[in-house]
Amino acid sequence: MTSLTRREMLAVPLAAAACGTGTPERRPNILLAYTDDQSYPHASILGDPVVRTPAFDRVAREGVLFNHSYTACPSCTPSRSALLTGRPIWSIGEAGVLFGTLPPDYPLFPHLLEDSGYHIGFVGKPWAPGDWRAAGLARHPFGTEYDARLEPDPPDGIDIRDYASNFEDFLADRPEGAPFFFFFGATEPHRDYEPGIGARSGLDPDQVFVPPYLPDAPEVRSELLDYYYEIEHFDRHLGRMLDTLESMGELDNTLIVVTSDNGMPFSRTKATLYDSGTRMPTAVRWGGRAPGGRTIEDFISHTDFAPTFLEAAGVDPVASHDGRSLVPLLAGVGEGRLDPSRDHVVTAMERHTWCRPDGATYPMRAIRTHDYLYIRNYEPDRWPTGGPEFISSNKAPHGDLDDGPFKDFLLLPETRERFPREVEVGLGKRPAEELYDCRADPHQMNNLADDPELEPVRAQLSQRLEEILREGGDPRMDGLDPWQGYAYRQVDGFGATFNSTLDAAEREAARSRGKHAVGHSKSDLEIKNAPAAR
Ligand SMILES: [Ca+2]
Repeated sequence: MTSLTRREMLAVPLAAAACGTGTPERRPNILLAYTDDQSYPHASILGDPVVRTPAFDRVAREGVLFNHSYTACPSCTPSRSALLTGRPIWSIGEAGVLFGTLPPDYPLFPHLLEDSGYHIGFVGKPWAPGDWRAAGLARHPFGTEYDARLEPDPPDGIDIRDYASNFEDFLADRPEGAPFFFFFGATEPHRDYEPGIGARSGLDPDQVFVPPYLPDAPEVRSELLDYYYEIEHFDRHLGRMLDTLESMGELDNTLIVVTSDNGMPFSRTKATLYDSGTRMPTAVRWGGRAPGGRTIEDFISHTDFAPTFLEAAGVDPVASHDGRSLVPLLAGVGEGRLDPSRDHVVTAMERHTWCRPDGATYPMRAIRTHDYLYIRNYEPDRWPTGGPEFISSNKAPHGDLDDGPFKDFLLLPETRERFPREVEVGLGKRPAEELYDCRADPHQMNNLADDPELEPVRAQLSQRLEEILREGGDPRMDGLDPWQGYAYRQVDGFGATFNSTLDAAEREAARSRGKHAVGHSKSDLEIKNAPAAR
């Protein structure tokens, strides 16, 4: 695209893009639809041969597909913290770890929207897991929970809450004339899965693309189908929400963002800084304000959504935001690579589960460009997954790898014999520096950090990453590790035994409980809805 076109694109004012009537513009509604643990490219429009995602595809077709969209951190809670604050995890204290808290120092975009007159609420998994109140925050990060409507008889692993019907209840409560912000936080496709449900639903194991870092075995193919089944469950509810908005005449005045918090729950995926952990399927639809049918290759971070929503709502920008509004990209007509400053993204990870002695972290930072991924592992002597010996808060070794049949399979001695490389890249230690040529090696399997021919690239990316982190005030750049000392604020399940905010008797009592629940199963909800617990 020419520079003139780009200038024009960036210059399109919001109101002019919406209408030319001179009448006051209605503020847009915002629907943020968020899966839990879905990797790129697991949507049909992204080319996956098996999973069927007509609703995601519709949003992408009628809106903008962001092909290089990255979470700030591949772990549920810190990913959501970065989303809410518009800041990277190294700059938000205890919000930067799993089972942390949300210090009230940084404004959360849903609160700013509410303060400006938005009706806000959510269904499903919000900012979690953690204790959002512990540092003094007074309001729930996503507003009022809507959870009264239930699925009649969901399979194991599928959330009991009927997301789309709860969205209708939320809409029914909307004050006359108020715009809304709704967070649809699915608990799918997070584990657990009902074993074999994907194949039973008609998905074909022979068509599955098994990435080279996973063992290509029938057990794994079947479980990938179970993961796809859960993505499809989310997509059906998204489709119902789109239909509801359309029937109300609100679809085109709603800014709809569909994405995920982190990558799939297999090995070398979630809780890593490879694309499998951080690159997110992302589509955005906004009626006439985001001319549709476009694919944008610029890098965007989930820290960009908070300033985007504020700008769309006409709320003053927040000085502490690190992310940048996507409104200029949405409002234009360009495709491909548009803004030269969006030529990279930085991601980070400190502590996921409590899976190393004394709560030791596995600190990583990475910079991704269109050509390369460079990862810095600051403690290469530690096990990335927690290792084979330490029993983690998940009641198992290798705690940063979610429990389930896949993990059981990966840990079998015969799996290591049959798939030595896949097991090693999934569970083994990693060097201090990793460099991948993303064009030749899209699954980031061949570390070229020691390749003499690429030494200038390694040095340049290493320096650029460090400059960004120093400029952003990352304590890690000064050799500091505040993260290891943060409480692991888990009160349910075995992980509570590590929780330094509990006394010894409570910790001992927690020892017998199971691992913490992810979604609301039928039995969880019965407990939750018991009169004493309400
Ligand atoms: Ca997640």
